[in-house]
Amino acid sequence: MPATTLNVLKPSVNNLTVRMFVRAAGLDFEELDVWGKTTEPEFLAKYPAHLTPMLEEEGLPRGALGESCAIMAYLCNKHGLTRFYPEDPGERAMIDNAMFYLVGTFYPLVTRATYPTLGFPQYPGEVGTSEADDAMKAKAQKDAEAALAEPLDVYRAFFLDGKRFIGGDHPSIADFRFAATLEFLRAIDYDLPSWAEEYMTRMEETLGDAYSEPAADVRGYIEHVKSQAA
Ligand SMILES: N[C@@H](CCC(=O)N[C@@H](CS)C(=O)NCC(=O)O)C(=O)O
Repeated sequence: MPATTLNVLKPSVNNLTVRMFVRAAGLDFEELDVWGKTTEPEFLAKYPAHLTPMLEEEGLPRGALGESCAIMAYLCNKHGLTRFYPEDPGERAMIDNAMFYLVGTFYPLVTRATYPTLGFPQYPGEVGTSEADDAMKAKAQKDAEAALAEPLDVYRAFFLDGKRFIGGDHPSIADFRFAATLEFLRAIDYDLPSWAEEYMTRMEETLGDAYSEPAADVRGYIEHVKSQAA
């Protein structure tokens, strides 16, 4: 039995990030689909944040680890995967910068722009969960979509800076996080700039099945949502 268990929700790009990574890194793992189970006592006892991806491994201080970027960094550190997470402090800091900027700034806009369409729960305190009428909720979603362009372009101008990947010639863990996130923008037919389309194609061509196989779950979910709306 593999030493690593990855608890996942398959339609999620937070999960897709790590699902692609463990495949590309060739790690020994088992995947546990916890759809509908994250708020059950068994899961909460392991990880009260009730979020996925969640990694279980013997030797972890609490036996469980959350947050897609923390999981990838941990696995790189543990297995010496410096090709995905460079050791040089400056180079590593740039990968961290790209990941923290994604989780802290870009992804919250992605959720507001796509979650209403995807039918995913939105966050308390925002327009989407308030008593605002449908027109106001639709405006909030459109505002978030419009606001995506600026942080998206930071990836082109700053993190990629003419390179093939954020990691340089090869994908880094920040590339897994970024490419997976862009997949969700298909749900709203977001008009991705050509550099971003080319980047996603480059990622998929470089990673092959490690990308395409788990991405099929996200893409299938998006197609399903679109077919219901049609
Ligand atoms: N910042 C986290 C986000 C994790 C997250 O939001 N996971 C969602 C799926 S997209 C989840 O597991 N939700 C289940 C729940 O809230 O019970 C990461 O990057 O891993």
